[in-house]
Amino acid sequence: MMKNNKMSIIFVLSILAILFVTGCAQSNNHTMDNGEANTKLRFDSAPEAGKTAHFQIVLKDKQGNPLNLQIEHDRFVHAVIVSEDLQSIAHIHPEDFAGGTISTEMKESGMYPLQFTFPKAGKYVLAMNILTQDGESARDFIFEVKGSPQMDKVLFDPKKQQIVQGVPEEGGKNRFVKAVDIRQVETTMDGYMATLTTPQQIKAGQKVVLTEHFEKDGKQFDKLSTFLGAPMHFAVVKEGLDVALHTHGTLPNTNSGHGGHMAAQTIGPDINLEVTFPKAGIYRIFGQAKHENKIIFTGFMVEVTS
Ligand SMILES: [Cu+2]
Repeated sequence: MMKNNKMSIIFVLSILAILFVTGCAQSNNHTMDNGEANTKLRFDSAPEAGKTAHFQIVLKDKQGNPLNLQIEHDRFVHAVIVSEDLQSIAHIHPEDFAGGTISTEMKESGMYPLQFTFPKAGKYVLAMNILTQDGESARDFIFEVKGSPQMDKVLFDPKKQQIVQGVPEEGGKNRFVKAVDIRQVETTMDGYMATLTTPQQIKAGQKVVLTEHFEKDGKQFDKLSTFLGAPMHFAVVKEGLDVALHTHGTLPNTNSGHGGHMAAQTIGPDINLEVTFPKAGIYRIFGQAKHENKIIFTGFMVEVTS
């Protein structure tokens, strides 16, 4: 009898452990203030490399009612998509595909459609950010994309740090920034250059300030524009995709990453990223800044120790 009880306890514990592990693998829920949210990522069909995938972010509460979203950083829903090789990033919004607005139908159904062409097969994370009356919430969805070509392994070379590319801002008919392949940057520069200054050692759990410094044609410049209501947008993504933070740059000597108060200020040549890396590992810090009519993507690798 004793033995049986013990066995069943162990059995239950192992089931719980499996559920827990599976839960984490499927979607890494780090909702901050919105414990009642019931969010999902739903694909129309299994996503395949090189083909436009159609999918929806479903934003409902536990009772199945649509969440009442508020605008933050000029959009209702933010989605940052990063590949496991840490080589491609996209930052898209349902508004980008819907003429710049969210329809009543989307609001009432709580379903926000997106589309994206995944450049390679393999694992991706979609980091979603929203704001409701309960505050900001964020959630990561991890999924596989089939087909070919396959992604490469993550290459870590912290010395090769200036990775910059100018792409047209949400240009053309689609009004969204496509996946940027960080490897292509050495050939497309437009004269932009960025460097990242970090503390000598970055420790997990400690808040650090990293600084991006911008130059164009060898000269620093301070005429960056706000991009989606912030001096810069950042995605901080860990190797393995178990951490994906979407955060915003701040101007040195101010505390605000939000647009309202800084319209009159110059932005650049330095922009700070205040961040606490939750765990040790290799991270890529993707950045987006706006200069004239171009979005400059930056990508830096950093190592975080325990
Ligand atoms: Cu966004």
